[in-house]
Amino acid sequence: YERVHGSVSRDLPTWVPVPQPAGQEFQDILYEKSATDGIAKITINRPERRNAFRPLTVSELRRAFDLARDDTQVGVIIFTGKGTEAFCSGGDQAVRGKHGYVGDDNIGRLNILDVQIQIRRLPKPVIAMVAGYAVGGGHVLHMVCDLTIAAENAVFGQTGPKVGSFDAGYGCSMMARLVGQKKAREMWFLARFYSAEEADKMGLVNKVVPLEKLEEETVVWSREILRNSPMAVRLCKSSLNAVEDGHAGLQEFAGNATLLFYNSEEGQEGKTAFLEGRPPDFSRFPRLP
Ligand code: S0N
Repeated sequence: YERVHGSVSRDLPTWVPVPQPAGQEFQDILYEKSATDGIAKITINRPERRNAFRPLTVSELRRAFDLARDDTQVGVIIFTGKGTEAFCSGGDQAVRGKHGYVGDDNIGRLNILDVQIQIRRLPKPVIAMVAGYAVGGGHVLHMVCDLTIAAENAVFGQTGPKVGSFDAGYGCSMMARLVGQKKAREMWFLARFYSAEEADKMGLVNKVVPLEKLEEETVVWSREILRNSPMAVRLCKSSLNAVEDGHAGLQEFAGNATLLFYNSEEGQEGKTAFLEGRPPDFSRFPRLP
């Protein structure tokens, strides 16, 4: 297998912070790239709050995911939380107001929903690297990632019904797809916590490793993806989304078809003919079976 496909290094990357414009430095997150691979790492950096997100955290996450999407050197994004106590403990309850989570502008928001969709539609794999708690809205975040690598100390669960909230979007529907209707109802109705081993058995995670091996394993998975065809991986993600996402999934998949078609001679002929002021000649393109 290795003779044909090669092997991947298990060396930990050197993470290089990506500088942000003056005055726009990230406060609640870290955005780094591997010095040697096409891996970006986005880290919620509020360990004193178990990496709970507030509106500022969420707007910074949105910016970082956009940067990773637009960076043609980046092929895989690792999403994680600072420290070993938590991946993310969900919305910051200290700033929860009457209409969502309140930031400096005093407006209540549920803008984490935008991040969920952003991860879902990002045309590159996003891997959740989970140590400690992934609970509440933090649990939904790991579920919307393409893959989850968990440390043995990881703890998973929804807390909403205990703290007077719920995520009836991806939080419920995606969970039912992952673990089935009965288990999803158990997780939401009882709001219990589950160990990494239990999560593994339920199909909530891809792999569980000792805490000290978490980053190494996640990087190996990232490198294995990176050596594969970016377009094939992109279309597989898009297809897996399309089958579940209705019009939005079709629109995403169709965007990929257009991207490929634009690059074809047939697609170029239409544009070239228009710019040259002549009728397009599509006669040389075969009507394939
Ligand atoms: C994570 C837990 C289990 C960790 O327990 P542990 O290790 O004993 O630590 P603590 O001492 O409890 O915590 C350390 C410090 O961190 C603070 N903290 C922890 N979590 C939060 C949080 N979510 N918000 C604010 N602060 C938090 C603690 O207060 C403590 O601070 P100090 O040291 O000052 O005392 C445990 O901490 C825990 O259970 N946390 C709460 C988990 C939770 O209920 N999260 C919120 C669930 N709801 C959401 O996430 C909302 C999601 C959402 O935005 C949404 C989006 C769309 C649609 C619907 C929703 C929706 O509302 O659900």
